[in-house]
Amino acid sequence: MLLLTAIVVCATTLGCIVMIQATNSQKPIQQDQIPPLQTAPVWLNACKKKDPNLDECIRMTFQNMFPYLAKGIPEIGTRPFEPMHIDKVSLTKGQGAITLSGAFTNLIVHGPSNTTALYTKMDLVKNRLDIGLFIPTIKVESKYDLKGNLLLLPLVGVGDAKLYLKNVTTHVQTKIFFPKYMNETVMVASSMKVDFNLAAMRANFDNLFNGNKVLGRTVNTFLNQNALEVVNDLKENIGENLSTIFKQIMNDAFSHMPTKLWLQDD
Ligand SMILES: *[C@@H]1O[C@H](CO)[C@@H](O)[C@H](O)[C@H]1NC(C)=O
Ligand SMILES: *[C@@H]1O[C@H](CO)[C@@H](O)[C@H](O)[C@H]1NC(C)=O
Ligand SMILES: *[C@@H]1O[C@H](CO)[C@@H](O)[C@H](O)[C@H]1NC(C)=O
Ligand SMILES: CC(=O)N[C@H]1CO[C@H](CO)[C@@H](O)[C@@H]1O
Repeated sequence: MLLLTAIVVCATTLGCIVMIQATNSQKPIQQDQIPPLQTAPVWLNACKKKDPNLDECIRMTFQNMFPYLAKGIPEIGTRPFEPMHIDKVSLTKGQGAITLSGAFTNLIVHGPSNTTALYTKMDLVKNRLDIGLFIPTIKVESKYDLKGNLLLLPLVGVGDAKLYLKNVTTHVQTKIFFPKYMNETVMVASSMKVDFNLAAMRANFDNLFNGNKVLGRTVNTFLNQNALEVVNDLKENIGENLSTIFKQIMNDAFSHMPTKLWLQDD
C-alpha cells in the first residue's frame, strides 16, 4: 500500500499541537503475492559493496528508479504517486493565543515525480542509509474545514485550499536490515527519520469566514507572511508523518528487489 505526503499549515508562529492522519483510499496490494525480481530491469542500477564510490553508485540507483517509481512499477507492486492522493490530514488545536482544529481532505499533491537524489550514504557496518532528496515544486489542492483563533482574529472556514511549496530539501535517515523474502535477501528500513527545509511557501484559503473577503484576505496575508516560521514550527510533527509515508514507499519497493541485483557482494 502506498501512503502519501502530508502537508500541513497551522496558522501560528507559537507552539501549536497538530495531529496528522494520512490515509489512502486505494486498496492495498497483496505484497506477499508478488515474487522478488529475478533479473535486473532497465530501471535498476547495480552496485558492488566493495565499490569505493558506493555512495555515488547508490545515489544513481535511487535517481534512476525515481521516474519509474513515480509512474508505478507493477513488477514490484508499487502504485503511481504522481499526483499523490491523500484522503485526510487533520489538525487538532493548540493552546494559547492561536488555536486551530479541523482537517484538510481530498488532497492532490503534484511534484514528487521531479524528485532528485542529492546524496546517499550507505553504512553496511552500522546498517544505516541516509538519503538526501530535492523536490523543486510541490503543489497541493485540497478541501479544508478549519476553525480556531489567529491571535485576536477568529478563523473559520470551509472551502478549497491551495498550497505551493518551493525547493523542498529532504534529509532521510534510515536504519536498515537485510531479511529474507521468499528466499531472497532484500533490504528493509526498520526506522526512518525525516527532516526537511523549503525555500518558500504560498497558501490560499478560499471562502474563509463564509466568504467575507476582508477577513479572508487578512488571514491569507498573515499565513503567507509567516509561512516559513509556521512550517518550521510544525517540522517535527510533519517529519514524523512523512517518515511513515516514505518508509512504506521504500519498503514496498525494496522488499521485492533482491540485493543480489543491486548491492552485490562481488
Ligand atoms: C517537473 O519538472 C518539469 C520541468 O521543470 C515541469 O515542467 C513539470 O511541470 C514538473 N512536474 C510536476 C508534476 O511538477
Ligand atoms: C529456500 O531455500 C532453501 C535452502 O536453500 C530450500 O530448501 C527451499 O526449497 C527454498 N524455498 C523456496 C520456496 O525456494
Ligand atoms: C530554487 O532552487 C533553484 C535551483 O537550485 C534556484 O535557482 C532558485 O533560485 C531556488 N528558488 C528559491 C525560491 O529559493
Ligand atoms: C500517518 C502518520 O504517521 N500520522 C501521524 C502523524 O503525526 C501524529 C502526531 O505526531 C501522529 O499521531 C500520527 O499518527
